[in-house]
Amino acid sequence: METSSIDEIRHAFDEALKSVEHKKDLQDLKVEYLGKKGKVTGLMKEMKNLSEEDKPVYGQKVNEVRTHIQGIIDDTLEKFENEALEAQLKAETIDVSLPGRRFQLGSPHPLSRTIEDIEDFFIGLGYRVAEGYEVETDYYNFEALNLPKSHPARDMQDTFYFSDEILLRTHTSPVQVRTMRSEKGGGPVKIICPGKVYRRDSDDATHSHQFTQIEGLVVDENIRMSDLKGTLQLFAKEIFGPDREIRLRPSYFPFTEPSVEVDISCFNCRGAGCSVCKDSGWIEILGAGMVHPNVLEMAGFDPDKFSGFAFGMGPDRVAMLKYGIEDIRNFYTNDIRFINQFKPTEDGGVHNESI
Ligand code: FA5
Repeated sequence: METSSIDEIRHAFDEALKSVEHKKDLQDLKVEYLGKKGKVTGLMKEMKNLSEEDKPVYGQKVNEVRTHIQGIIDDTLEKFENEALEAQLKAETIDVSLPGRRFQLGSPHPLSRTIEDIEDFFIGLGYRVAEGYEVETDYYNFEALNLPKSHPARDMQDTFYFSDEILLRTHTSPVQVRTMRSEKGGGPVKIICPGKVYRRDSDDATHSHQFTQIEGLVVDENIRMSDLKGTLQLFAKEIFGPDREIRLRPSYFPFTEPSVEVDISCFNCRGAGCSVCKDSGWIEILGAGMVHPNVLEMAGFDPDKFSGFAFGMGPDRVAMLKYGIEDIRNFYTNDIRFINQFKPTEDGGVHNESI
């Protein structure tokens, strides 16, 4: 083999190098010349056909070409890598003079605040917080509360059914029954139960198909209606202010006897009558009564020995009254502008507290 073909290969490589633009092109070129089946490797294989005399000169020339090509490939590769690194550093440059992103201070949802305030008040009176199930059985939601299958009062609390027996609870009252049952007929029981409830009510300013309730239940010997009234009076003053009054109106719930609706003096007109309270001076906040003997009995308590009172309030309505919120749907539409109005103040209050 002639050394001129070695020069040709060197020349061809130098020419091909001119069109190398990317690292990949360079790698292909390396394979083409220095790879196992590459052109320079091919030159080396020719050695065996040469005379002993020609071998050293030829070998030296091939080595020079190989060193030349290898050197250029290494340098070009380093150049590509440096360029890539520089481009990356440029792209990732941090402008330390840019203003930072502000962290917004969050605030508890007004409904959560109200529930916590109510819980704190009752815990202070020695109540325990009990939990129930949002998916309930027909038995606990209705039957064990003195509402048998065909009872007309079921219409007041139509709900969403999974099957004939499984439903979304319409109130937190099933927790009364579950708690009394777990006590196995021995008192005293003193619980509140906050939680979500569901009804097939049409949504409007004061009704939602999903809302919250807080149930309260006290069962012991000699529990009287006056205990219920005293507890609710204290509650109203604690949550709404010391000058607030309550009144009890006769009502009907199948699971309490007697039953009452509890009104609070209007926060807006202080009892004089205005559009908020529909000129009555009072606003309804909860239902309550003395636990019906049938309910005590079904839950395993002896109604001749034990008596109790229960109440069920809607914290949504309590929060609306407390903060002057006109539409219950504001609680559930997650408008951050609405929630931001309830940032806590340094003294632990809330910015737009209306009372
Ligand atoms: C009950 O749910 C009874 N379980 C309460 C009770 C418990 C009475 C224990 C006696 C003893 P009522 O349906 O009135 O009662 O609901 C209680 C409160 O839930 C209402 O005063 C109101 O504040 C709230 N509420 C009722 N329906 C809705 C609704 N669709 N949207 C928002 N709040 C509601």
